Amino acid sequence: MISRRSFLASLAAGTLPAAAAPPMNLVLILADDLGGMDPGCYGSDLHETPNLDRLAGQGMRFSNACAAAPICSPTRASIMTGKHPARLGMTIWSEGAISPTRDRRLLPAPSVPDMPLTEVTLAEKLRDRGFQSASIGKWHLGGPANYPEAQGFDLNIGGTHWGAPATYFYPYRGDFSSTRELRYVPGLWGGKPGEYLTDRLTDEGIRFMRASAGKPFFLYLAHHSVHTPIEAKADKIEKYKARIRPGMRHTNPVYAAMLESLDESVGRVLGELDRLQLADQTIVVFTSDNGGYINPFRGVAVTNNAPLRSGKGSLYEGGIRVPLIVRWPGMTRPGSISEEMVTSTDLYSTLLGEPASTDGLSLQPLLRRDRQRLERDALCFHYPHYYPTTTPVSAIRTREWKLLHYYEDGHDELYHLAQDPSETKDLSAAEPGRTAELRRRLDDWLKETGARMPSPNPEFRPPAE
Ligand SMILES: [Ca+2]
Repeated sequence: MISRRSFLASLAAGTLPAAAAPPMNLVLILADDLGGMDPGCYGSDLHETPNLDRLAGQGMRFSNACAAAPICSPTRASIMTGKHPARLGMTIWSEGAISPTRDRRLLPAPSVPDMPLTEVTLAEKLRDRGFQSASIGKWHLGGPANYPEAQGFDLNIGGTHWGAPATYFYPYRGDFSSTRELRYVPGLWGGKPGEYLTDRLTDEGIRFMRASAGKPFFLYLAHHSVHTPIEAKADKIEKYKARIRPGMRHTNPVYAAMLESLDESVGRVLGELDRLQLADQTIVVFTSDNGGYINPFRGVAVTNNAPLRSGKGSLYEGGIRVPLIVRWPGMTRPGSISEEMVTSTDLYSTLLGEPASTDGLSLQPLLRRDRQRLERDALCFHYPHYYPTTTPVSAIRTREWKLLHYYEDGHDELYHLAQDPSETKDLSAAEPGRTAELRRRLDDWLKETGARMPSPNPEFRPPAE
């Protein structure tokens, strides 16, 4: 028999005792490459996301959420482990770790391509609590020996070492990008021509929830959308084409249509929770693994993170700021907004009801609105690799300030984020004391996490002038 007092104490701690109430199910919907300014509730002037907007209206929306990394696999690993990618030694996506850049001024830091089996994942922790878990969609955390089945999930549909599908249309196979590598999405047989990947992964997620009803479940619905290839359903593309006007921030009708399908997936999942009468005992989290992709795809810019600077790959805000919405029945107040700086690494302890993980803090005090701030005044980032938007870089970000340290020439940049959210005015020369202090804190953090560093490339020859 559990006393009322200990029941209330456990409620306050966010860990419902099994004897008093069934555990909360967990649905974590992870978008791929969705920018922090892309959804309607984050201010897009083109994209329509009524279901995400509704989810935000029912829970808490974070206006200052950062992915742990500006690219795919490392952020995904941070969600699964509660550890920073720098500590895991996973700082670039799997394929990038296997085939590092060798033609640039620096050799990128070595990076682990597979999330180690020794890590205790979110799914393994929940399995120990009696949850059934499914990973549906993108995995991208290593080769077959490190697939979801080896990391605590009972079911894996579609998860491979690949970071993107060849196509979003059934049968989801073909040559991928310029590498011409044959790719496919396993486990999705029996579809019809015209079937769209986002819809199909949603079907599979709903099937899993129905089969699990009555037992606690964890659905990790990791959509490929809105990663390249930018492909969407024709009727939706036409709708957005007719709406684009000169001067709009978002102007890619195919991307807008992809996002609408992703939003419909969220709506279908929420609708199914209602039908199963599980909405009151299911936590729903929606986020993305990195900032929006601003480079062209088939000659057209994919998205625009304005007013944030740059995009995927970069440690400027456009590369790391992501949407984050949490609906936690009994905890979040409908329509609440948190402006606190939070990161994907925080989800592990938050969802497990633990105060902290190795590198993350529980967001429960924010979700419950007991506090507006976490006991942490800085987040650090480490991307010792190249991308079309960046050269190797690390960064430290406080609520007001941000310092970026670039490794090619060793220069620092300092921005007053509170006054200059677009990172336009480098204040490092004007504020040498603050620059040195933040640099020292960043260096201490890099040492403490054992972050691996880029090194000079002896074979590099600068291009002729
Ligand atoms: Ca991504």
